[in-house]
This record gives sequence, C-alpha cells and structure tokens, in this order.
Amino acid sequence: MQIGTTLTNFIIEEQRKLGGQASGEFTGLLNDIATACKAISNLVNKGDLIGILGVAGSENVMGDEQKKMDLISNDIFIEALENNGHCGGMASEEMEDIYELAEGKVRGKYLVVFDPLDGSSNMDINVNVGTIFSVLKAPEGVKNPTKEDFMQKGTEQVAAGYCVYGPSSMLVMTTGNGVTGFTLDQNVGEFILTHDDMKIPEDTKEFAINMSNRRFWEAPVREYIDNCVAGEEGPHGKRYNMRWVAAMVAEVHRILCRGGIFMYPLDERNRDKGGKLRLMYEGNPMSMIVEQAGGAASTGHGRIMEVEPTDLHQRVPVVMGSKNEVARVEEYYAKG
Ligand code: AHM
Ligand code: MG
Repeated sequence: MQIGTTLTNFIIEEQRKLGGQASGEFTGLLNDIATACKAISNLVNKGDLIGILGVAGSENVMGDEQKKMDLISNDIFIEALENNGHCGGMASEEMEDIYELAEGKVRGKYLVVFDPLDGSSNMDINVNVGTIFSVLKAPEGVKNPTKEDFMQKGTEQVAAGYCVYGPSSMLVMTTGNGVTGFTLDQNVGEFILTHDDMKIPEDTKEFAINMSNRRFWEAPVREYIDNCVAGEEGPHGKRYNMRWVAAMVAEVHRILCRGGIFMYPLDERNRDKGGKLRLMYEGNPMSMIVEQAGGAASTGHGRIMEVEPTDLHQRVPVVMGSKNEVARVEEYYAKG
C-alpha cells in the first residue's frame, strides 16, 4: 500500500519550486494549521460519545450563541499555533479581540485569522461543519502585532483554506498558486493529496441561498432568484437545482467539486450589520480559494477581496462560485 503525497510533502515541494531561501516557517505554519484540523476532526467524529454537542451558554462578540465545540475548536487552534514560533498573532470569530501570544513565546511573521468551527449549529444534527483559515503577513519588523496590523484586504492573503468535516475530512487550500485538496487518512494520521488543481466550472445550474429570507432581500436578488426558479421558461433559459447545507464550508466545497453559486446577500434584517458573513473569517479566505479555482467572489458590486477592512468582525454580502453566474448577479445589481 502506498501512502501518497502528504500535505507536508506537498508544501515543501511548492516552496522549493518558488526557489529562494525558504526558512521553513510557512511550511511549519501550514503544518500547525493541519494539526489543529486533525484534532478538531477527531473530536467532531466522536460527537456525543464525549459530550461535546450543544451550547456552551455564552455568546460571541457578534451575539451568536456559542456551541461547546466552537470554544473547544478555538482553544485547539490557539494551542497548535502558539507554541511553534511560526505565528505572530491570531484573530478568531470566537474572540472579541486579537489573541496576543503569551510572554516568552517565539513570534513568527504570520498572522492567522480563523473561524474554528463554521456552521456549528450543524453539529447537533450530525451534518457537515468546517474550519476556515486565512494567513496574512505581519508588517515588516512587527513582533507584537496590534488589531490594526490585521486590517489587510483579502488581496494581501498569502494563503487561505478550509477543512470540511463530512463523511471524510478534507483540507482544501491555496497559497496563491491554484487550489489543492487533501483527504485525511485516519490510519496514517495525515492529509493525503487527492484533489489536484481544483477548478470551478464557469457555468452552473445550481444555487444556494436561504430561501426563507426571500421577503427581506433587495430587489436584484429577488429578481435573480425568481428568474432561476422560473427554469427553462424564464430569462436564464435553464432549469436550476437548489442546495442549502447551512454551513458555508460545505457549500463552497460543493461548488469546488461541481460548480454552483452561493449567496448570503445584504437583506432587511442584516443591513445594519453589513451582511451576515464575516469578511475576515469567511468572506476573504473563501474568496481567495474560489478565485484561485477560476471562480468569482463578489459583494454584488465588486470583489470581496478588495473591501477595505475597518473592523475585525466586519460583515460582508457574499456572492461566490461559478464565474458566469456571479457576473449575472452583478448585472442584476448594476441595473438596480
Ligand atoms: P456561523 O459562523 O455562526 O456558523 O454562521 C455562518 C453560517 C454559514 O456557514 C452559513 O452559510 C450560514 O451561517 C447559515 O445561515 P442560516 O442560519 O441563514 O441558514
Ligand atoms: Mg462560525
């Protein structure tokens, strides 16, 4: 039996191809992230056998009820990233402020931003959840990064990815050179390369949106979705299928595998907050993955990755997936 190419092998090889004097810090950092994902995968698999389902009895800074696994996954990420000298600071959907490394810890040059367990309400019903991560560089010479150092546009990301915990656990990532997928081999304990150069088909007949919010949507979104639902008889001239897993990681993963469009637009309920999903933890990393796979990621009015961040927990409207379908939604917005 062959082991195959491990995530570590793959990253080392990628770094070698780039030439130069790679210090190993970046490889080490991605390895630390993979270790956190393995630990979370292991716990998610055990579910209620170890009593980790249900709520923690607290809320995060955005007022979302925190699940036990949200907090456990957050702690796992911190532990995996704090001790190896690759990471200089962290920010998480589950923490109000940035996480500053403890006194005496070796500070690396990378900043890691993450949603440790996205779609965590799915935990209680044994449906897919995931982890999303984004890697930024600390400004030159900064050893103790502040919140301002994290305020970088998505275009500044040096790597991004997610791990989906489903029938199998898969880590999908980009370092700005295409998108690669790895499947966790539980016996070997490694993520093994299974999906080389993932590409999103340019066209699609599948959309994902929470239809129960239809009455709150803006006119362009309502018109676009109504025209999708109209099928062959409608102006798009094709019959669409709909999916909604309620975990962005699972929706984006499906789109990476077979195309589609995923939308969480601005609506009457979330308008004051600027949307539902978070720019730094969800919007930017998923946009980098989607764009690197040949898809598009937009607010409806322009690239998500070009939105200037002003707050760690800032929200953003999201329209991402197959390129031509995202362009179609932007046209609906453009005509108002
Ligand atoms: P979370 O980060 O608190 O888990 O929320 C984000 C999730 C996304 O993964 C998913 O697309 C969306 O919220 C589901 O929203 P809804 O509750 O409208 O179905
Ligand atoms: Mg979340």
